[in-house]
Amino acid sequence: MSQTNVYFNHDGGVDDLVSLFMLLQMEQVHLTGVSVIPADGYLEPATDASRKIIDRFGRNKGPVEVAKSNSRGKNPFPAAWRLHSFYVDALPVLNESGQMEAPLSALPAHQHLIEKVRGAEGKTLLLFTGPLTDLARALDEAPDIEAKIDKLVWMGGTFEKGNVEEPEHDGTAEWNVFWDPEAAYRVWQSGITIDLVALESTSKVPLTPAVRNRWAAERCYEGVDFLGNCYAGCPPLVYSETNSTYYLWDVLTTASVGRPDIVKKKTVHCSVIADGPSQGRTVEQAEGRPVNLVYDTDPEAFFTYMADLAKLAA
Ligand code: AGV
Ligand code: CA
Repeated sequence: MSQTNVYFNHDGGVDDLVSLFMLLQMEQVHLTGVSVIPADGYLEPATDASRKIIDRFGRNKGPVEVAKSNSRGKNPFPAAWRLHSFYVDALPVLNESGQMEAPLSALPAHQHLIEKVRGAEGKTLLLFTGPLTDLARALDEAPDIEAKIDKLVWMGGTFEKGNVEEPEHDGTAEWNVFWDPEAAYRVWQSGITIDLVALESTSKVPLTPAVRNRWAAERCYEGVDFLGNCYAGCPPLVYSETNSTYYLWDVLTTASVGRPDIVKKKTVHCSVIADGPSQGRTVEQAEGRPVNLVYDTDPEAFFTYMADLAKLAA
């Protein structure tokens, strides 16, 4: 089977780490590298958890290198959310061997990305499930890589209600844009094709008690048990949405790489607001750049695909 080169940059949330686990099970993916930015997680546990997930669940992917980002954002995530990275890193299934074997790169994430894109045979698909800071820096340092990027698949943005509830903000932004609005603005100026997995589609896949029960019922599969354990630390949607309700944002984004048929896309012309009370807002504009907005999904097909992939993990 022919494989697609994929480089993955994530920010250490539960769904970021589960996304890594899912990517490792996709036969058609050649994972050229992973990097971690300390946005919705802390750098050390998110990096260690990534290496342990590669060790434990990525045995048929060959050595995959992990790099740490030295990027810092403008608007920090709430610490309560970031603490999830310690929880995943401490799961016993990831600590059985007491060792970390996946190599840690000496390069900072943005330079690691440059190295892996330049070194790949053919083009690379970039999968980003956190802010775009490392990509913006990579493009500034090495504009030549743009020609070798197949496309960017990004969990970010919304054209409806945002999920940022912070003082001095008007609530129109999605968090991954808000953390570093200037980085998103910079990437919008590039010619890279962007698939935007926005809140329009991710809001269709909340973590619910029914989803949890489904994983619990199949916990005899080690990979499905891993899903249940990862999400055990996250509040589900029961009565109505709150600021801490958990969706499978990044996992849907990652699944759209392996199974493009489970999402719907349309072209939207838009720009990014970089400053002020709406900073981080993605806004439709006739003269804006085109993106492929992933605005819908089939939740049943998505959750089935997710469990099927997890069953492959051993
Ligand atoms: O805005 C969604 C992004 C995704 O990349 N993250 C979480 C996912 O990893 C930020 C976020 C928004 N609301 C959250 C978030 C919440 N209630 N808990 C944790 N992270
Ligand atoms: Ca994330």
